[in-house]
Amino acid sequence: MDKNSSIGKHMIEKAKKIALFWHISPDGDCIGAMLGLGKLLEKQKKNVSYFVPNKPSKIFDFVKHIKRLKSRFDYKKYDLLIFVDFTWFNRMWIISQANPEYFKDKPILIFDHHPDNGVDHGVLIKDVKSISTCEILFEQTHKRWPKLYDKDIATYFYLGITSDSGNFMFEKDHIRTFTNVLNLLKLEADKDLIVNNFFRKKSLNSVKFLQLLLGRIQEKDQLLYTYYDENELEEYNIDTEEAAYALHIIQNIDGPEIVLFIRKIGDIVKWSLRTKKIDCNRIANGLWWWWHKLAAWFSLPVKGKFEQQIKEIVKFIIEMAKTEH
Ligand SMILES: [Mn+2]
Repeated sequence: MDKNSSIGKHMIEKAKKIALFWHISPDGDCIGAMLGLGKLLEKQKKNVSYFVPNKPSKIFDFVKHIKRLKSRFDYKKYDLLIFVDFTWFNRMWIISQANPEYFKDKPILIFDHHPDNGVDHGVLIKDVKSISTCEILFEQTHKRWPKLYDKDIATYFYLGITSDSGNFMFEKDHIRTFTNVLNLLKLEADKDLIVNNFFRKKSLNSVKFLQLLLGRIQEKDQLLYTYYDENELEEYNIDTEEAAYALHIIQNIDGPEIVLFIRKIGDIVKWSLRTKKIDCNRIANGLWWWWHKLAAWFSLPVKGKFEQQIKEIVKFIIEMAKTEH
Protein backbone atom coordinates (compact mmCIF):
# COMPACT_ATOMS: atom_id res chain seq x y z
CA MET A 1 0.00 0.00 0.00
CA ASP A 2 2.89 2.42 0.74
CA LYS A 3 4.13 2.51 -2.82
CA ASN A 4 0.64 3.17 -4.13
CA SER A 5 0.16 5.86 -1.47
CA SER A 6 3.02 7.89 -2.86
CA ILE A 7 1.85 7.32 -6.43
CA GLY A 8 -1.62 8.44 -5.31
CA LYS A 9 -0.19 11.53 -3.66
CA HIS A 10 1.60 12.42 -6.87
CA MET A 11 -1.57 11.88 -8.94
CA ILE A 12 -3.50 14.24 -6.65
CA GLU A 13 -0.78 16.91 -6.69
CA LYS A 14 -0.70 16.90 -10.47
CA ALA A 15 -4.47 17.06 -11.02
CA LYS A 16 -6.41 20.30 -11.16
CA LYS A 17 -9.85 19.02 -12.07
CA ILE A 18 -10.95 16.01 -10.06
CA ALA A 19 -14.15 13.95 -10.06
CA LEU A 20 -15.05 11.92 -6.97
CA PHE A 21 -17.37 8.92 -7.20
CA TRP A 22 -19.21 6.84 -4.75
CA HIS A 23 -21.05 3.54 -5.05
CA ILE A 24 -24.70 2.74 -5.47
CA SER A 25 -26.84 3.17 -2.33
CA PRO A 26 -24.20 5.27 -0.60
CA ASP A 27 -23.70 4.68 3.10
CA GLY A 28 -22.17 6.87 5.79
CA ASP A 29 -18.65 5.70 4.97
CA CYS A 30 -19.01 6.55 1.32
CA ILE A 31 -20.56 9.94 1.99
CA GLY A 32 -18.02 10.85 4.67
CA ALA A 33 -15.14 9.75 2.45
CA MET A 34 -16.34 11.77 -0.56
CA LEU A 35 -17.10 14.98 1.30
CA GLY A 36 -14.08 14.76 3.63
CA LEU A 37 -11.58 14.05 0.87
CA GLY A 38 -13.35 16.55 -1.39
CA LYS A 39 -12.96 19.35 1.14
CA LEU A 40 -9.28 18.52 1.62
CA LEU A 41 -8.82 18.77 -2.15
CA GLU A 42 -10.82 21.99 -2.45
CA LYS A 43 -8.58 23.55 0.20
CA GLN A 44 -5.70 22.82 -2.18
CA LYS A 45 -7.49 24.86 -4.86
CA LYS A 46 -8.57 21.80 -6.81
CA ASN A 47 -11.74 21.91 -8.85
CA VAL A 48 -13.77 19.05 -7.36
CA SER A 49 -17.01 17.49 -8.63
CA TYR A 50 -19.00 14.86 -6.78
CA PHE A 51 -20.97 12.12 -8.49
CA VAL A 52 -23.33 9.46 -7.18
CA PRO A 53 -25.21 6.76 -9.11
CA ASN A 54 -28.39 7.35 -7.13
CA LYS A 55 -29.64 9.90 -4.64
CA PRO A 56 -28.52 9.40 -1.03
CA SER A 57 -31.18 8.46 1.52
CA LYS A 58 -33.10 11.16 3.39
CA ILE A 59 -31.38 9.96 6.55
CA PHE A 60 -28.27 11.82 5.34
CA ASP A 61 -30.02 15.16 4.87
CA PHE A 62 -28.34 16.42 8.05
CA VAL A 63 -24.87 16.06 6.49
CA LYS A 64 -23.33 19.42 5.58
CA HIS A 65 -23.10 20.04 1.81
CA ILE A 66 -24.85 16.78 0.94
CA LYS A 67 -26.60 18.69 -1.87
CA ARG A 68 -23.29 19.19 -3.67
CA LEU A 69 -23.53 15.64 -4.93
CA LYS A 70 -24.79 15.27 -8.43
CA SER A 71 -26.56 12.12 -9.50
CA ARG A 72 -25.91 12.59 -13.21
CA PHE A 73 -22.33 12.21 -14.41
CA ASP A 74 -21.32 14.80 -17.03
CA TYR A 75 -18.59 12.75 -18.79
CA LYS A 76 -16.47 15.86 -19.09
CA LYS A 77 -12.69 15.92 -19.11
CA TYR A 78 -11.15 15.36 -15.70
CA ASP A 79 -7.45 15.06 -14.79
CA LEU A 80 -8.22 12.44 -12.18
CA LEU A 81 -11.12 10.20 -11.15
CA ILE A 82 -11.22 9.05 -7.54
CA PHE A 83 -13.42 6.16 -6.37
CA VAL A 84 -14.08 5.82 -2.67
CA ASP A 85 -15.36 2.77 -0.80
CA PHE A 86 -15.61 0.51 -3.87
CA THR A 87 -13.39 -1.21 -6.38
CA TRP A 88 -15.89 -2.90 -8.59
CA PHE A 89 -17.30 -0.87 -11.45
CA ASN A 90 -20.54 -2.72 -10.76
CA ARG A 91 -21.03 -0.81 -7.55
CA MET A 92 -21.64 2.29 -9.64
CA TRP A 93 -23.15 0.49 -12.62
CA ILE A 94 -25.59 3.25 -13.51
CA ILE A 95 -22.65 5.48 -14.37
CA SER A 96 -20.29 2.93 -15.87
CA GLN A 97 -22.89 1.08 -17.95
CA ALA A 98 -24.06 4.25 -19.57
CA ASN A 99 -20.59 4.79 -21.03
CA PRO A 100 -18.00 2.22 -19.87
CA GLU A 101 -15.57 3.36 -22.61
CA TYR A 102 -15.15 6.69 -20.85
CA PHE A 103 -13.48 5.05 -17.84
CA LYS A 104 -11.11 2.80 -19.78
CA ASP A 105 -8.22 5.19 -20.38
CA LYS A 106 -8.67 7.60 -17.46
CA PRO A 107 -6.32 7.96 -14.49
CA ILE A 108 -8.17 6.37 -11.59
CA LEU A 109 -7.28 6.40 -7.91
CA ILE A 110 -9.18 4.11 -5.55
CA PHE A 111 -9.49 4.22 -1.76
CA ASP A 112 -11.22 1.12 -0.48
CA HIS A 113 -11.46 -1.53 2.23
CA HIS A 114 -13.63 -4.18 0.53
CA PRO A 115 -12.15 -7.53 -0.48
CA ASP A 116 -13.60 -7.46 -4.00
CA ASN A 117 -11.59 -6.69 -7.11
CA GLY A 118 -12.41 -6.05 -10.73
CA VAL A 119 -10.96 -2.77 -11.94
CA ASP A 120 -8.52 -3.48 -14.74
CA HIS A 121 -6.58 -0.31 -14.22
CA GLY A 122 -6.21 2.31 -11.54
CA VAL A 123 -4.03 2.84 -8.50
CA LEU A 124 -5.46 0.97 -5.58
CA ILE A 125 -5.02 2.17 -2.01
CA LYS A 126 -6.75 -0.70 -0.31
CA ASP A 127 -6.64 -2.01 3.23
CA VAL A 128 -9.10 -4.83 3.87
CA LYS A 129 -8.12 -4.85 7.54
CA SER A 130 -9.59 -1.41 7.99
CA ILE A 131 -13.16 -0.96 9.25
CA SER A 132 -13.84 1.92 6.86
CA THR A 133 -12.59 3.93 3.91
CA CYS A 134 -12.76 7.05 6.05
CA GLU A 135 -10.26 5.47 8.42
CA ILE A 136 -7.82 4.84 5.55
CA LEU A 137 -8.31 8.37 4.25
CA PHE A 138 -7.79 9.88 7.68
CA GLU A 139 -4.59 7.91 8.25
CA GLN A 140 -3.29 8.83 4.81
CA THR A 141 -4.20 12.49 4.73
CA HIS A 142 -3.83 13.73 8.29
CA LYS A 143 -0.11 13.14 8.42
CA ARG A 144 0.25 14.62 4.94
CA TRP A 145 -1.93 17.72 5.28
CA PRO A 146 -2.50 18.35 9.03
CA LYS A 147 -3.01 22.10 8.55
CA LEU A 148 -5.89 21.58 6.12
CA TYR A 149 -8.00 19.80 8.68
CA ASP A 150 -11.07 21.47 10.17
CA LYS A 151 -14.17 20.51 12.14
CA ASP A 152 -16.16 19.57 9.01
CA ILE A 153 -13.50 17.23 7.64
CA ALA A 154 -13.05 15.56 11.02
CA THR A 155 -16.84 15.14 11.26
CA TYR A 156 -17.08 13.58 7.79
CA PHE A 157 -14.43 10.98 8.58
CA TYR A 158 -15.95 10.32 11.98
CA LEU A 159 -19.29 9.61 10.26
CA GLY A 160 -17.66 6.97 8.04
CA ILE A 161 -15.88 5.18 10.84
CA THR A 162 -18.82 5.20 13.22
CA SER A 163 -21.32 4.03 10.58
CA ASP A 164 -19.20 1.23 9.08
CA SER A 165 -18.28 0.00 12.55
CA GLY A 166 -21.95 -0.10 13.64
CA ASN A 167 -21.14 2.61 16.18
CA PHE A 168 -18.04 0.62 17.28
CA MET A 169 -19.80 -2.71 17.72
CA PHE A 170 -18.15 -4.78 14.98
CA GLU A 171 -15.00 -6.81 15.37
CA LYS A 172 -11.97 -5.28 13.72
CA ASP A 173 -8.84 -3.63 14.98
CA HIS A 174 -10.24 -1.76 18.00
CA ILE A 175 -7.00 -0.09 19.01
CA ARG A 176 -6.53 1.29 15.51
CA THR A 177 -10.13 2.49 15.21
CA PHE A 178 -10.28 4.10 18.64
CA THR A 179 -6.91 5.78 18.13
CA ASN A 180 -8.17 7.33 14.91
CA VAL A 181 -11.49 8.30 16.46
CA LEU A 182 -9.76 9.93 19.43
CA ASN A 183 -7.67 11.97 17.01
CA LEU A 184 -10.78 12.97 15.08
CA LEU A 185 -12.48 14.08 18.29
CA LYS A 186 -9.40 16.17 19.13
CA LEU A 187 -9.92 17.78 15.73
CA GLU A 188 -13.47 18.64 16.89
CA ALA A 189 -15.41 15.94 15.04
CA ASP A 190 -19.07 16.57 15.93
CA LYS A 191 -19.99 13.28 17.57
CA ASP A 192 -23.29 14.60 18.97
CA LEU A 193 -24.51 15.66 15.54
CA ILE A 194 -23.96 12.14 14.23
CA VAL A 195 -25.34 10.31 17.27
CA ASN A 196 -28.50 12.42 17.30
CA ASN A 197 -29.17 12.46 13.58
CA PHE A 198 -27.78 9.16 12.36
CA PHE A 199 -28.20 6.71 15.24
CA ARG A 200 -31.12 8.08 17.26
CA LYS A 201 -33.52 9.93 14.98
CA LYS A 202 -36.23 7.88 13.20
CA SER A 203 -39.21 9.11 11.24
CA LEU A 204 -42.63 8.00 12.52
CA ASN A 205 -43.24 6.34 9.15
CA SER A 206 -40.12 4.23 9.42
CA VAL A 207 -41.27 3.06 12.85
CA LYS A 208 -44.68 2.14 11.40
CA PHE A 209 -42.95 0.21 8.62
CA LEU A 210 -40.86 -1.55 11.24
CA GLN A 211 -44.12 -2.63 12.87
CA LEU A 212 -45.27 -4.15 9.57
CA LEU A 213 -42.02 -6.09 9.14
CA LEU A 214 -41.98 -7.30 12.73
CA GLY A 215 -45.47 -8.69 12.11
CA ARG A 216 -44.04 -10.71 9.20
CA ILE A 217 -41.24 -12.41 11.10
CA GLN A 218 -40.89 -16.13 10.39
CA GLU A 219 -38.80 -18.55 12.40
CA LYS A 220 -37.44 -21.81 11.06
CA ASP A 221 -34.94 -23.94 12.96
CA GLN A 222 -32.18 -21.54 13.97
CA LEU A 223 -33.15 -18.97 11.36
CA LEU A 224 -35.32 -15.87 11.61
CA TYR A 225 -36.36 -13.66 8.73
CA THR A 226 -38.63 -10.92 7.51
CA TYR A 227 -39.12 -9.32 4.10
CA TYR A 228 -40.70 -6.58 2.04
CA ASP A 229 -41.37 -5.59 -1.55
CA GLU A 230 -40.00 -2.22 -2.68
CA ASN A 231 -43.47 -1.19 -3.86
CA GLU A 232 -44.58 -1.06 -0.24
CA LEU A 233 -42.20 1.80 0.59
CA GLU A 234 -44.16 4.40 -1.32
CA GLU A 235 -47.21 4.02 0.88
CA TYR A 236 -45.05 4.81 3.92
CA ASN A 237 -43.05 7.54 2.15
CA ILE A 238 -39.74 6.03 3.22
CA ASP A 239 -36.65 4.87 1.35
CA THR A 240 -34.63 1.65 1.57
CA GLU A 241 -32.22 3.07 4.15
CA GLU A 242 -35.11 3.94 6.46
CA ALA A 243 -36.61 0.50 5.88
CA ALA A 244 -33.31 -1.08 6.98
CA TYR A 245 -34.22 -0.04 10.53
CA ALA A 246 -35.96 -3.43 10.78
CA LEU A 247 -32.69 -5.24 10.08
CA HIS A 248 -30.98 -3.36 12.89
CA ILE A 249 -33.73 -4.47 15.26
CA ILE A 250 -34.14 -8.11 14.22
CA GLN A 251 -30.42 -8.88 14.11
CA ASN A 252 -30.33 -8.35 17.88
CA ILE A 253 -33.16 -10.73 18.71
CA ASP A 254 -31.90 -13.29 21.18
CA GLY A 255 -32.04 -16.92 20.06
CA PRO A 256 -31.79 -17.45 16.31
CA GLU A 257 -28.36 -18.24 14.94
CA ILE A 258 -29.07 -16.68 11.55
CA VAL A 259 -31.09 -13.59 10.70
CA LEU A 260 -32.16 -12.80 7.14
CA PHE A 261 -33.55 -9.54 5.82
CA ILE A 262 -35.00 -9.87 2.33
CA ARG A 263 -36.08 -7.15 -0.10
CA LYS A 264 -37.56 -7.38 -3.55
CA ILE A 265 -36.21 -4.44 -5.55
CA GLY A 266 -37.37 -4.43 -9.17
CA ASP A 267 -36.45 -7.81 -10.62
CA ILE A 268 -33.78 -8.49 -7.99
CA VAL A 269 -34.15 -10.04 -4.54
CA LYS A 270 -31.58 -8.66 -2.12
CA TRP A 271 -30.55 -10.60 0.94
CA SER A 272 -28.80 -9.43 4.07
CA LEU A 273 -27.58 -12.21 6.28
CA ARG A 274 -26.32 -11.89 9.85
CA THR A 275 -25.00 -14.72 11.98
CA LYS A 276 -23.95 -14.96 15.61
CA LYS A 277 -21.28 -17.66 15.44
CA ILE A 278 -21.53 -19.34 12.05
CA ASP A 279 -18.94 -18.04 9.62
CA CYS A 280 -20.78 -16.50 6.64
CA ASN A 281 -17.65 -16.87 4.58
CA ARG A 282 -17.92 -20.62 4.82
CA ILE A 283 -21.65 -21.20 4.52
CA ALA A 284 -21.97 -18.70 1.72
CA ASN A 285 -19.43 -20.33 -0.57
CA GLY A 286 -19.96 -19.08 -4.10
CA LEU A 287 -23.33 -17.41 -3.61
CA TRP A 288 -22.59 -13.98 -2.18
CA TRP A 289 -20.72 -11.05 -3.54
CA TRP A 290 -19.72 -9.41 -0.29
CA TRP A 291 -19.16 -10.68 3.23
CA HIS A 292 -17.15 -10.45 6.33
CA LYS A 293 -17.15 -13.00 9.06
CA LEU A 294 -20.61 -12.43 10.48
CA ALA A 295 -22.44 -10.58 7.72
CA ALA A 296 -23.09 -11.08 4.02
CA TRP A 297 -25.05 -9.41 1.26
CA PHE A 298 -26.12 -10.98 -1.96
CA SER A 299 -28.60 -10.54 -4.79
CA LEU A 300 -30.55 -13.05 -6.84
CA PRO A 301 -32.86 -12.47 -9.79
CA VAL A 302 -36.56 -12.75 -9.00
CA LYS A 303 -37.72 -16.28 -9.74
CA GLY A 304 -41.39 -17.20 -9.49
CA LYS A 305 -43.47 -16.08 -6.55
CA PHE A 306 -41.58 -13.92 -4.05
CA GLU A 307 -42.67 -15.84 -0.95
CA GLN A 308 -41.94 -19.20 -2.57
CA GLN A 309 -38.46 -18.09 -3.59
CA ILE A 310 -37.81 -16.95 -0.01
CA LYS A 311 -38.80 -20.41 1.31
CA GLU A 312 -36.39 -22.13 -1.09
CA ILE A 313 -33.40 -19.95 -0.25
CA VAL A 314 -34.14 -20.16 3.47
CA LYS A 315 -34.08 -23.94 3.15
CA PHE A 316 -30.78 -23.79 1.28
CA ILE A 317 -29.17 -21.57 3.92
CA ILE A 318 -30.35 -23.82 6.75
CA GLU A 319 -28.77 -26.80 4.97
CA MET A 320 -25.50 -24.91 4.42
CA ALA A 321 -25.40 -23.87 8.07
CA LYS A 322 -25.92 -27.49 9.15
CA THR A 323 -23.09 -28.89 7.03
CA GLU A 324 -20.69 -26.55 8.74
CA HIS A 325 -21.02 -28.16 12.16
MN1 LIG B 1 -17.10 1.26 3.75
